[in-house]
Amino acid sequence: MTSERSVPHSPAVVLSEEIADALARRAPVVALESTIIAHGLPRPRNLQVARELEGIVRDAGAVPATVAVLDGVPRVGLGKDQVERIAEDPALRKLGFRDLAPAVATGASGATTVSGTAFLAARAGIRVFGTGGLGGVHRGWVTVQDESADLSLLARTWITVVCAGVKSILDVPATLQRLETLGIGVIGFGTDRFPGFYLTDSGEPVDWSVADPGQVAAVMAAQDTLGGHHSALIVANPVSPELQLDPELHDRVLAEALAAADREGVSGQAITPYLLAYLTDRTSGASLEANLAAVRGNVALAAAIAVRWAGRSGA
Ligand code: PSU
Ligand code: MN
Repeated sequence: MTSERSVPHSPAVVLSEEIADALARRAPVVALESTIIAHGLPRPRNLQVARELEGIVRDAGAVPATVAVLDGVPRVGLGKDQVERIAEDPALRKLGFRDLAPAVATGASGATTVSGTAFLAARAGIRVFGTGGLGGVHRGWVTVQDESADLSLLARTWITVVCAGVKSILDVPATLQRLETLGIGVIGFGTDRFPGFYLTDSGEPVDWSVADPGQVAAVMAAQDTLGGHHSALIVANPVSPELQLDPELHDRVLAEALAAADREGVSGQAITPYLLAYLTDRTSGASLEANLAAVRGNVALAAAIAVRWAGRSGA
């Protein structure tokens, strides 16, 4: 029987026994982030969602690896008590990639964002990651240069991220431009429109689209056979039109949320959780349901891709 294990080339990173086993067997594994649980969703629903997402991955035949830093230990794959801690501990920090080393050095605990999670998952050898919406370029970039570290980290990380586009609280066209500049591949899943997180369509096109998980695995294999430096592949998977947030309600409440954040001087790491919570509150939970529908779909698709990836010949 194996037990918890450090990653050989990243000894600070600890794999759960289940993840160490799965990776050794080359079984399909899907990374899940913890910021969405700790800071993106209201309690106590967040714990239910954390468990549900792990269940969706298992039902699709893959192993879920939720990622977080607990007491200075970056963990890939959490036990039941650890998932509870992520959902319940109000003191957890929000950790992007650059926060990992200080957290390790000081013994801090925190939930990992897309950048923190993608880095740790890739170090562990996990190739597929499912989440809600990526961070990106914030509106008002001209005055406050707030661009999520998700983008630059993904530009140099070998991972496939399944998401419902980027959060619609952002400047979506500017974020797409940055993804192009950074050389991060974006493919629409079953669509040639870039999804809008809570909305099926952000109003922007995507250049490439694929129809099934096997085609995503083929694109990943092509990245590998091309070689060169590593960068992520973004699989943009829209929420279905029946489950999206009403676009008119979305636009109205988002305008209010942005004005309120501005009035209250919210900035930096706090802005994303502030806007998401504002939308949940002022849409009476409708934005939360759309957010969850998107995340569920993404995690299920990530699992299907991981299964195809693990099953390809020569893996
Ligand atoms: N998507 C969600 N909810 C979230 C986030 C994304 O559905 O809470 C989080 C992710 O962890 C993402 C982070 O990496 O927001 C971006 O934060 P910032 O803009 O501060 O980089
Ligand atoms: Mn930011």
